[in-house]
Amino acid sequence: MKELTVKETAKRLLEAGDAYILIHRSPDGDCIGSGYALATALRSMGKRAKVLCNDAIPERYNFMLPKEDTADDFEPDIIISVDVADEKLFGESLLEKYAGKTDLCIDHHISNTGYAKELCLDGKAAAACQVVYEILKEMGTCITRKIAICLYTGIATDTGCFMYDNVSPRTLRIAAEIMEQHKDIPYAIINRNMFIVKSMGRMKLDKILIEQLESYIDGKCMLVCITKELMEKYSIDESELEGIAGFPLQVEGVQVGIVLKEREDNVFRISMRSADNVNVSEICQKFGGGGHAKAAGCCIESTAEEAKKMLVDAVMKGMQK
Ligand SMILES: [Mn+2]
Repeated sequence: MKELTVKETAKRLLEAGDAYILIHRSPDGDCIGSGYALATALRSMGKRAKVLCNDAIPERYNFMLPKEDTADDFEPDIIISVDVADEKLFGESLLEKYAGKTDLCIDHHISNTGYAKELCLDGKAAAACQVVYEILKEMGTCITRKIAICLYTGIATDTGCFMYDNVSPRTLRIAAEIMEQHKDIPYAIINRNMFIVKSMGRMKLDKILIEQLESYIDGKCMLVCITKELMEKYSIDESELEGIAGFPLQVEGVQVGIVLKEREDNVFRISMRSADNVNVSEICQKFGGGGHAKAAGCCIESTAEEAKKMLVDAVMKGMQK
């Protein structure tokens, strides 16, 4: 694996031909934004570019997608991944085809495993979209309205609407540059749709989640476990679960919030969030996962009770550091 600077990455992309752009499973605003911003930029240069994802893009992000997206396959000259810290996060269908084949990865996760041949990593960037913005500027790409919408949304969603401590002066300057260039984008409406508006189903789910909250370590660790049984009982749709990782952390006094989602029988996907000092990336790495210091994830195969115990134990150790 070779690390590239923004400048070198820009050069690499200018020289490359048609591209496949891979984003992570359970796609979020940042990977969708960085993937489509890059694809749109490459297309404007006459290259073919296609964004590939293991899962369908949730409807609420439809406004970011190009109106006519390429459906046709082609032989890519370069395979790029954006916002994907670990190959495992491609999800099964992409992993099957592209494991070990990523030529260039553009990312902002300090935990990036270095699976790509070349890596442009800025661990201080708030979002992959922030890195893509720098690269596009370096390439001399015109930040069109469509690209601006993608980049703004990616940065807004990965920073909790400019609230998390990954926000730097640079993050705000990029957002400001985008806003200056495109005064007609409805930023407040995007923010509202990304952060305030919930479906009625989700509203009802929040009520169920409140009832399911479990408190550990004198209320410093709050956990919610969403089993398949619970999903079926309340007919909860998978799409309603988006963004619930921060839910337990809303409770006063909680330092670490954990959400367990049962994917298959006794297979749990874990999201962990930290309010302040505890490094949840380190904790999740113990279970083969990773992420950021304040937002990380992993997967555990065991019963719910065992998974909870292992996680709470690991959090307790993490708090003593
Ligand atoms: Mn991201």
